[in-house]
Amino acid sequence: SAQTRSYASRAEKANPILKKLFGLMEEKKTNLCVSVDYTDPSKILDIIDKVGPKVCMVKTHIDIISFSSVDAIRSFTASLTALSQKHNFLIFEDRKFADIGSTVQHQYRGGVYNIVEWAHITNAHSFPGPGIVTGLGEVMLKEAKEPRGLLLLAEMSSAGNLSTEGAYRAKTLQMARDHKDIVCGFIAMGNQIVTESGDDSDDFIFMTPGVNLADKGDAHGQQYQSPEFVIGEKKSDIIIVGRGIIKAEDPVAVAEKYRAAGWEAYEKRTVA
Ligand code: UP6
Repeated sequence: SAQTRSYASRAEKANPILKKLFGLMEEKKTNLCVSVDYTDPSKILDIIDKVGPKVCMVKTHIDIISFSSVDAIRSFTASLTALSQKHNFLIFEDRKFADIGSTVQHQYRGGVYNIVEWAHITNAHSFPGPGIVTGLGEVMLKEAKEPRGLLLLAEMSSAGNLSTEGAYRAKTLQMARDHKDIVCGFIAMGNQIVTESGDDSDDFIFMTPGVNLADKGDAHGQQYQSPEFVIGEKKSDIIIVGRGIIKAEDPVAVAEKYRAAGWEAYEKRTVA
């Protein structure tokens, strides 16, 4: 499961969204994605402006934010986009789509959130089968004005999750391999889901939630690992950190700690 190539070298033959991502990771020296799970929109924008220089990606749950109106949603996503340009990071809406292709198309482009318009990356469960990938892919490829990327959830960080049952992970991987123009990577605990059955792991990006330096877990089954373990040992590419940063007394200083730890683990494993 050696992942010894640099992000920069993987950028060379990557699709547009991964090219941009690997490039800015190398440039900013960060493999940190912050999960800004506050419910107050101004608090979210405030912390993003402060930690923006330290992260390659900002992860949102747009449907947990307390908006006072649809206009407030528009103005929030416009500000978020402006911050992503100011600090050069990608926006990842952690929507975890999980329905038939036709329904997720509406959820992705419509409703009040219009996710495809502002999120560079979103994700989906593989549970419904390949139709969820082609449904979202059609919107991404035909309607989006800029390159978009989809991550499939191959594994989860929570105790008792069903990804270890039967062929779930292998079938998720097959869906991704069949649609490399749409699926750019995985939410997974490491790169093993790909390396155990092939050598195309460089074609995908691996992002891992459940990262925390201070806690072991929470009251509802969340399980935490260290940046060193996730990047160095499990060969994931990006650490996703929520409460470890956003509940800290000094989120900016703590974000720097996670950035440095993640980057050091990456440099140690990288040969070229
Ligand atoms: N997340 C997980 N585990 C998964 C998939 N997604 O924790 O398997 C998401 C959560 C949350 C973030 O929805 O937004 O990653 C983790 O937050 P935390 O660091 O505060 O636990």
